[in-house]
Amino acid sequence: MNKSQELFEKAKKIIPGGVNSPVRAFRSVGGTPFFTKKALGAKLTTADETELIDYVCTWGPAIHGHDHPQIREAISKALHHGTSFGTPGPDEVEMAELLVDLVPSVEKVRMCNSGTEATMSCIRLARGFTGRSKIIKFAGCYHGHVDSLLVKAGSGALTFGNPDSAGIPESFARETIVLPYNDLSVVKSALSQNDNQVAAIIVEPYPANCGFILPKDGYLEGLRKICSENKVILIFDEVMTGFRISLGGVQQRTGITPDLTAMGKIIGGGLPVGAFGGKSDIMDYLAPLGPVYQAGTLSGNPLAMAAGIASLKLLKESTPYDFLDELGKQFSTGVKNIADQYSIPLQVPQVGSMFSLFFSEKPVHNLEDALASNADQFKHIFQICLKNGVYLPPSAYETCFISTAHEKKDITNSLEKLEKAFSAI
Ligand code: HOZ
Repeated sequence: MNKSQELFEKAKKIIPGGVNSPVRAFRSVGGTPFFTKKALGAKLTTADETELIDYVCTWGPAIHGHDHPQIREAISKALHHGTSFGTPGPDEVEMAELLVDLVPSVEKVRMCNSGTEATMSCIRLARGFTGRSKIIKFAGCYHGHVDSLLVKAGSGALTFGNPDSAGIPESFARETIVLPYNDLSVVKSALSQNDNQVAAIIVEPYPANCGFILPKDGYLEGLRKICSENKVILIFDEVMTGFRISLGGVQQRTGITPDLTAMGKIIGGGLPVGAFGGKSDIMDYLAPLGPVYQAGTLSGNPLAMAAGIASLKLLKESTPYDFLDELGKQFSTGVKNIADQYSIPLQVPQVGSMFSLFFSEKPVHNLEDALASNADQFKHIFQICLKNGVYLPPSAYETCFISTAHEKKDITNSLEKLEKAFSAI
């Protein structure tokens, strides 16, 4: 038994399933998870001293790679001033200014502690603002483990075949209307069947929790139009895409403006942070100005703000998006060529530093298409890559990430390992 396996055995006795978040358990790819001892740049070092090229990037946040010196320095500086104040602090203002400056639709913003808190608060705010209770979400989109959003959810919920979690009262789930992504006609009919009852439509504008899926031409524009016509709040969950697809997220790339935006991951620079923001008239419905309550002892935590500000400033200064896209293309075209060479059907949707591998003949437009892809082939590729020093996400339904610490030679090296894996399918 190696060290990771020993740790996992111990962990299983005292932590449910041995992990603090289900996707870490490797259930859908088989085997047992490795434990990480340290992470630097584009690489993880396991408890057994194995070095892995990391395409998970802590599920998105590590856009600058692990342990970036400027982020480390910002955290250690902040550490000397105390770890939590429970009062407003100057960094919260700087963070809010940055977010308002960078994200096109955000006029006011509130910090919280995770992406889950951000989406949960957006939903409550939309309900409070509109006085309506139903919401629309899309099958395969994952918005954290919020009760009303854990219905036909992606990510870990999907990986374990439980897109509908136990523990959510029927009455809660009834308030959530689940529709297929990329089809505007079903949205129109759901709204006419539930006239004046829908508070919000929440969407990952580029869904990244059932693999990586892109909207069809006109889809996001259509959602925007439908929401405006029906006085429904449009919520973009940009927890994964924010600051990654572009500095201002999908909304900047597409020019489509939601009413509210949920943020997380990159804005914490590796520490636990979430935020949500949007139009002032909606945001002013929050307590203490308005009737919608939302709070948090650690919200705007000074260490997390310092890390997040450093992370955002680095992006602002270096604008690495062309470089990230180059690496993303190197990977996606490289792996596609390998698949073609072995006549293995593969789709690799990619934008910038986000992409996923669908073992499928046809392009993937929604959850149904994603589930029709060959997850066993992904499992096989995952295992061979891992044995050869390349860490892909441990599920066919998660997204791969690249950081600015990755180099072209890392991608070339990874493609060599992938070629080995494809040759053995
Ligand atoms: N939110 C992450 C992206 N699917 C998964 C991280 C987790 O559930 O631990």
